[in-house]
Amino acid sequence: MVRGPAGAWAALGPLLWGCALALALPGGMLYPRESPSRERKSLDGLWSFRADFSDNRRRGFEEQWYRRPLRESGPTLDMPVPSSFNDIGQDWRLRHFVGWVWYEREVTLPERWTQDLRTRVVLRIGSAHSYAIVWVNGVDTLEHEGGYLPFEADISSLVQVGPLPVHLRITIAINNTLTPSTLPPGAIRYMTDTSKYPKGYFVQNTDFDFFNYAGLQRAVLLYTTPTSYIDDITVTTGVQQDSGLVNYQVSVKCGSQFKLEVRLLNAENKVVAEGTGTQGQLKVPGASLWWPYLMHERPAYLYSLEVRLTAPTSVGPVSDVYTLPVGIRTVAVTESQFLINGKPFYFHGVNKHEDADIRGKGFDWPLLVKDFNLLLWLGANAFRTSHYPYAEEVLQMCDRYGIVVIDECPAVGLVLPQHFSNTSMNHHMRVMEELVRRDKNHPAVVMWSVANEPASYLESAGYYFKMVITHTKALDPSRPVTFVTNANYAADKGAPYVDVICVNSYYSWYHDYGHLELIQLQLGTQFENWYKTYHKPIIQSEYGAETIVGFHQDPPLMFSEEYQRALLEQYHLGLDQKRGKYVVGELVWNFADFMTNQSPQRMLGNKKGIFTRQRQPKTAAFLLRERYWKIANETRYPRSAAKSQCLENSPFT
Ligand code: BDP
Repeated sequence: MVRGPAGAWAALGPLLWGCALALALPGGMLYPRESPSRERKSLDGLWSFRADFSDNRRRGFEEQWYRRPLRESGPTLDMPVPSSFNDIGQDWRLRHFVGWVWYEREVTLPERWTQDLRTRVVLRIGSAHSYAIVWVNGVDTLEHEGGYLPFEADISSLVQVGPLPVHLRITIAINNTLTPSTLPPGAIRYMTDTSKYPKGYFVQNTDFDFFNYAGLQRAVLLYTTPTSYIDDITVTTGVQQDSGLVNYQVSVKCGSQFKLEVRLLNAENKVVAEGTGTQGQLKVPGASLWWPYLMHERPAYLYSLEVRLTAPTSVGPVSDVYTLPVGIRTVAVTESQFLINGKPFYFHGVNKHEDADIRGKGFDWPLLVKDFNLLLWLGANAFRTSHYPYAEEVLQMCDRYGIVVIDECPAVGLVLPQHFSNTSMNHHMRVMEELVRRDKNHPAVVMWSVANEPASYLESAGYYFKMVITHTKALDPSRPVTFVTNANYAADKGAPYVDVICVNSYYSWYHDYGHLELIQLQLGTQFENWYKTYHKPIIQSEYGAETIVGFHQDPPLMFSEEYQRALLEQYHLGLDQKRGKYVVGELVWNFADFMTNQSPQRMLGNKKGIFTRQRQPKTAAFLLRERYWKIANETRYPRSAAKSQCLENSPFT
């Protein structure tokens, strides 16, 4: 997060923008929860919106659109938040827009927020893809680089200005331009052949396979804390004989006089351990552990860590209360196993995207709950947040249902030597800092993935990944770190630094098209090569086939539902040869069809979903369901047949 001279900076170029310096992170990023001392005010709903279609995309800055209501600058649209802006309108120019878009919303604050000087008011933006500048009542308040993580600013001094009711005008300018040092990277290409392109014509090139949806795609809100407040909490957990251990560290923002009390409550709201001070260890005899879905008869057990700060201030004592869900569990990796609570864990799950009709990457509760119903129905116990951090509410659901997460940062499409520069590396490390800061307390998150399919065979990638992975381990020594590779095992310069080998392959799809009979041999060779070289557990982190729902061909032909099913079956036979030896997981590509850039290889997006974009099952979904439940019943601890934990009654259960 950096504050800076938006005007000067915006003058740098038509679309390009400066790279934020890698500064130490200034504070915590606790999820804004209500408590006796904290309130929330959602700013979701309709915002005024205007895309800056001027040639240099800088008219908004030149005319200072943030200084007065946006509607006075010209025509505005109604824009729902959260949502991507791309698929909302009927104007194709907006769908493909690259440059600055402007959002604005007015809000009136309750008096108790503006009159009580013991109250601190914070503006929090769940994400803004990809660079954002925020003004409150025309005052430059906040800037942030990176599209998938939250940022916030204390705006108390702007709202506590006198006895009158306070109306706020929040203006957010967002630029979706990607550069070689953003994550993901991209490049603007100006087309100079005037016989083919009009003057100044440009396109944004990217090397990743999903549509670059943009806008305010997650919740925007205001929340309060007291002026002396709990700024951050870090929890790690352990197990000692039959006791659970909860190590906590709390950072507070207040004077030197304060009292900090910590209580751990079980699911029945009974206090099971207590402590005082900013750090300590709570011991829970006979603790209920947090187990993944289907791995245990009582999965996803959550305690609540209630932290209470009391501090004197010049205007009287204040107390702040924050309650954090805590799952007690351990994660460990051996040469050939991934252990959760000391037991071998096998990832049987999916890769996802935040993607749906109309809303694009906009957060949506109905979609999220539907997706979880489908995961539970499928018997999936894990997913990877391919290829960027997902909304915090998604991870909260994972904690509650026991869905294990490989948490991936938005480093996808790092395919050119320039993507491994020092500037990129510094930014990458900063994104990992923001990601770990946000997600460190989720029991569901068991591993960090620092990238997807980088050109890790390049010489510069070795140093790059050594640095990024070492940095991530220093930020969080409690979790393994990986990146997802599709490089040749012998050439991969980053693999020596990972804890688990995550490998993607598309046999009989991108290679030897149509030759399903080769899959088992090629997959076996792949696994053996990686294992003999590194002696680390392996996850098949992607495999799959493009499938148009309703296309049928038997014997199977590419793009038919039968081909997807047959390809998956062949992969499963290959996986079963190594499962229980050193292959510790399989994540199909992809949970659902999703939107991509237009190209002759993509028919209204990527169709490798086992569900359609509207979340209806293809034939392969039933195959995977049978397999995942079978594996779950074989690997369950303690042994007993697993039952679906569907959130609702599904006709399929
Ligand atoms: C993999 C990428 C993923 C793509 C997939 C595909 O990691 O983002 O969508 O290929 O081509 O290589 O379907």
